[in-house]
Amino acid sequence: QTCAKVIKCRAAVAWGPHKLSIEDVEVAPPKAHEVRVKILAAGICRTDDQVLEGEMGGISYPVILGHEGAGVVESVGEGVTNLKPGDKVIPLCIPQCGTCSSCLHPATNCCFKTHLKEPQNLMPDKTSRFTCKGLQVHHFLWNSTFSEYTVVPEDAVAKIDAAMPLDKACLFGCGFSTGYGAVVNTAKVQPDSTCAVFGLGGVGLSAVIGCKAAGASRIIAVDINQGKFEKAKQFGATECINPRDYDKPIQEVLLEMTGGEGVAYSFECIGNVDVMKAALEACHIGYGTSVIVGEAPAGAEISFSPVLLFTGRTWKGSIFGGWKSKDCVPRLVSDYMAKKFNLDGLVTHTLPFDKINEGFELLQSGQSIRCVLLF
Ligand code: PAD
Ligand code: ZN
Ligand code: ZN
Repeated sequence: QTCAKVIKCRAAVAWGPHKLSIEDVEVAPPKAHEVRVKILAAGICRTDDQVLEGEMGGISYPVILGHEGAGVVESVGEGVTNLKPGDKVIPLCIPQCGTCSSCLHPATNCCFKTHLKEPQNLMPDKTSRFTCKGLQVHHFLWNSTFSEYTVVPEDAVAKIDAAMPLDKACLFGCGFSTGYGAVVNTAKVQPDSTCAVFGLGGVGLSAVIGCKAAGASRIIAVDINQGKFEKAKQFGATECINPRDYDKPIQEVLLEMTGGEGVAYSFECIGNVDVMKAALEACHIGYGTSVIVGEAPAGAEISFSPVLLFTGRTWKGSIFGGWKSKDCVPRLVSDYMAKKFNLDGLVTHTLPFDKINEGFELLQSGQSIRCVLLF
């Protein structure tokens, strides 16, 4: 019985940029309104890589990364009534506290408890549940799924269908929910419309899945790595283009492909400010909507012609697909179980947890869409 005791287990500790190693760590029991989760599967998202590359601000080392995991509840702290040991759960990188002004507003999921408003590098009481070699180790987005055990606040964990396979469930923790939600939730893509998706990683391909589910008639997939095109077509892309095959800007190519009109919806799933601007410029005058999904490097800015918006285009952003996480993730999992969409093809690689560095290399080299680590 591990309940209420410190658990010794393995975790991937990032000691600084480019310094990730598997270590023995101690995981303290959950305090009030916290849950300790045994992680069984974890995907590697570009955001984790951006931290390891030193591109994300506000990170405190050492830290246990990972925010796309799934597992089972090991024990719960005082006051947790809706979860019990053995429940299948997904930690949520965007919490839903249910009481802040964002949570109470129907149109947003930007809960005030997220890293957008306060750092999530420690638990809400400003202490850590992790130690390694006598040192305090930081949390990441209150998730830290690259650990055999992690502790998360109850506002940052969703209970899911007990029949859901965890090696796919983890993708609902970030990549799939983000890309799919940007389309069906943030943009609300209409049937028979023309869409363009920039960047065909786990997030962009999930956006392609969303466009297909929404009934888009044309789904133009854009990537500089044509190795991604076959998957994009499997998920529903009707055309795939590589900006490097043209001697003019990609927005001009898209305008030509649409008879000079532009697309009704575009999605930037890369994190490149130049592409964000191109995605807006590729939109239809008057009603085109462009959604920023990719995370630009800390401090990046964009300059653009206001005429683009003056003439009726809409520019939006979408974090975690706009889903109110605790309410919506269990429903998304049920939709998957009901076969409303299939995301299995997003998992191109699985590796044992201790090969996590190999998993990052697969992402960096553009070989993997999602590499899922199995514990
Ligand atoms: P990924 O690296 O797997 O995919 C990015 C894709 O973009 C790759 O296939 C690249 O080849 C392609 N690419 C790079 N540059 C260009 C270019 N100039 N033109 C066209 N294609 C290009 O990443 P991912 O899918 O895991 O994540 C994508 C972004 O989304 C990344 O910035 C990540 O931080 C962000 C993200 N946002 C949220 C959110 O809540 N908004 C959540 C998760 C990830
Ligand atoms: Zn992510
Ligand atoms: Zn909230």
